[in-house]
Amino acid sequence: MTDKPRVWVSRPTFPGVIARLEPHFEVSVEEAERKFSPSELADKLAAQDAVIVGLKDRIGAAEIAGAHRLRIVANLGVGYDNLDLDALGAAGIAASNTADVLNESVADYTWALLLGAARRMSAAERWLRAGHWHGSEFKAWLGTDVRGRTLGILGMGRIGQAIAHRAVGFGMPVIYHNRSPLPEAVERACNARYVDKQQLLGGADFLVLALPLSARTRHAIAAPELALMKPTAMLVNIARGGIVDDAALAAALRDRRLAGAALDVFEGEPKVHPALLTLDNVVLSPHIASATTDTRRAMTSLAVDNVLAMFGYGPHAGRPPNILNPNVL
Ligand code: 8YV
Repeated sequence: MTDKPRVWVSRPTFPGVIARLEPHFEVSVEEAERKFSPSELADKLAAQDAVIVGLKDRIGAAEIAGAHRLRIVANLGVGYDNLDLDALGAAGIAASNTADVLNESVADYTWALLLGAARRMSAAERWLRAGHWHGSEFKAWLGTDVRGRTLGILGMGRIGQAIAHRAVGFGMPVIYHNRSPLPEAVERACNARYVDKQQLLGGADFLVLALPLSARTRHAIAAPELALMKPTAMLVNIARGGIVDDAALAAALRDRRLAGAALDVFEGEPKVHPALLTLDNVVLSPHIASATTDTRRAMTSLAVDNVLAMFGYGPHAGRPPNILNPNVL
C-alpha cells in the first residue's frame, strides 16, 4: 500500500497509455471486459479517488453513496447517459467524457454503414458465404445510389458536422435538425440546411441519427416518426440505442414501410431486438463506430488527461479538459 491516490480502470484499455498515471497514482485495471452490478460498482467506487469507466458502468446516487474519496469519474466515451450528472455534482464529484477525439472515426463509420445499407453489403456477403453467386446476374443485388439523394442528420453536433462534411464527396445535399440552427458560417462549411423535424423526416433519403440520448430524445424515432419517412428511405443510427424504438423500426422494415437501416447501437444493448436479427434489409454492428486503434487510444489518453488534471498534473492541471460539470471545481 502507498499513500498515492487510487485510480480504478473498469476495463482493459491501452496499458502504455494508462502507465502515464503510475507516477502519481496507485492504479488498478480490470483484466477482462465485464459488466459490474450496481453493488459491485458501489464497492469499487468506495475505495477510489478516481475512476475511468465505460458506458456499461451506470453511475448514479446509489453507486456513489459510499464513494467519499472519489473526485472524478472519467468516462471512456463522448456520450455520458450512463452517468447521473446531478448526483455526481451534488456529491462534488467531477465527470468528464472523451469529446472530439472520436469525431472523424465515427463519421467514417457512419458512411460505411450508410453505404453498406444502400448497397446491401451484409446481406450480399451472407449470401456469398452460404455458397451462392448471383453477382454475375445482371439484375441481382441491385442497391440504391447515394449521389443526388438527400442526407438528413438529426443532431448536428461535432459528429453530425463531420458526417455532413463527407457528403460533399458523395454529391449529396444535406438537411439537418438540431435543438438550434448552427451559425451560418458552420452551415456553409457543412453545406447543410436547417429544417424542422417533420421536414427532416419527410425529406431525407438517408437519415442519420447523431444526437445524445436523454429523457427528451428517448424514442425520438418511433412509429409516428417512421411513418413520416419515405418508404424508400434508410435510417442509420450511430448515436445511442433508445433514441429509436427498435420494435417499431423492425416492424417498419419488415413491412417495407422503410427500405433499410443500418444500426451500430441498440435499445437494451448488448441485446438486439430479435426481429431485427431476422431481417435482410438492415445492417447491424456491435457498437463499434469509434473502434479504431488510434481513436480508442486517443480516448484512453484523454480520460487519463482528465484524471491527471483533476489532481493537478499535466498541461491542464486543475481543470480537466473535458469536464461535464465544471461547477464542482
Ligand atoms: C463508446 C460511444 O464509448 O463515445 C461514445 O459515446 O458510444 C463509444 O465511443 C465505445 O464503444 C467504448 O465503449
